[in-house]
Amino acid sequence: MKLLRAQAAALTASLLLAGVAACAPTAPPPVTAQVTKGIVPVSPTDPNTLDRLPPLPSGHTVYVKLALIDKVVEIANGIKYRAWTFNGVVPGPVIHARVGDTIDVTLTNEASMGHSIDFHAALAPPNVAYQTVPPGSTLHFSFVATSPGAFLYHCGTPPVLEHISNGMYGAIVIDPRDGWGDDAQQYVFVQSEFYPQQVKGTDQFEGSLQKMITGIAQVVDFNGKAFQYMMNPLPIPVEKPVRLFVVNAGPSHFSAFHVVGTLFTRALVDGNPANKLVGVQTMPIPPGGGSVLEFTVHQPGRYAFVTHAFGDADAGAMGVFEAK
Ligand SMILES: [Cu+2]
Repeated sequence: MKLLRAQAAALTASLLLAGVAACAPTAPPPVTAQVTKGIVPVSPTDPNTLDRLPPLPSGHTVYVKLALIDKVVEIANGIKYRAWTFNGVVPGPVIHARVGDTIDVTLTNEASMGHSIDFHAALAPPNVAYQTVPPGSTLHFSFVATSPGAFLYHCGTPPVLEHISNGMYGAIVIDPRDGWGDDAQQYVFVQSEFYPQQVKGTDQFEGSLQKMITGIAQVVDFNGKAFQYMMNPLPIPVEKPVRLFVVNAGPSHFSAFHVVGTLFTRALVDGNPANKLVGVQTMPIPPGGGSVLEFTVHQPGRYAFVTHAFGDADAGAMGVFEAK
């Protein structure tokens, strides 16, 4: 009998240990990176896809191929801006993965200066993964997504203020392993600022580092163009949840994200379901931060969304949801 008890105790202990091992956080695999000479071909990104999550891959690897490209983009009606871009669009393409997925990144530099990519969703040594890629070269690395949320990626090459202000940022959304739990209408918003000055003898603008340092932005926007969702409201359903993935690229202004005429039933700091707030009127999102925001409207109508920092809303960071 004594022996049986001892065996049972040993079995219980080993089961408990196994349980502890199963629950313990596992470290992601180490990140290595390679820089090679030459450009790899990358498909262009459709600028009309910047407010939507792309579909998840069928496997567990998300292949992210980004070209660094100098490109003139329209940051407000009639304002042509010489941007530094990921894939020719500002913000860069939306990246979508699940916790546990491998994000396999190829960054190819077709631009006129060195750039890099810094993923806030990654656990990686910055001097390895976020190193600057010279023009005409390609960087490759991969990382495993460990935390769900709405995260920023951006160029981290100094001066970072200038590289972000010139358009080098985007959103990466990591779904929880089991998804978000419903079939909500979903949108992605990246808030950012521009500090343009006219290029002499042209009708184009470029970034002014002096203005960037002051932090007084002429244009503030969602998804790269001031007031675009005032001109083209986004449809939302009535009596069905809406989920927003909001990332603030800054580089310097905080977002006070608010939807007029409703409350967020659930607001997740950085988009992690463990960081849950309820009944939120306005969500603060710092430069370099993100949030997942959920709400449901009960009547048809037009519901404006803004940063409640109204100097920035009046500079372009406002839009409209059309509920039908
Ligand atoms: Cu850059």
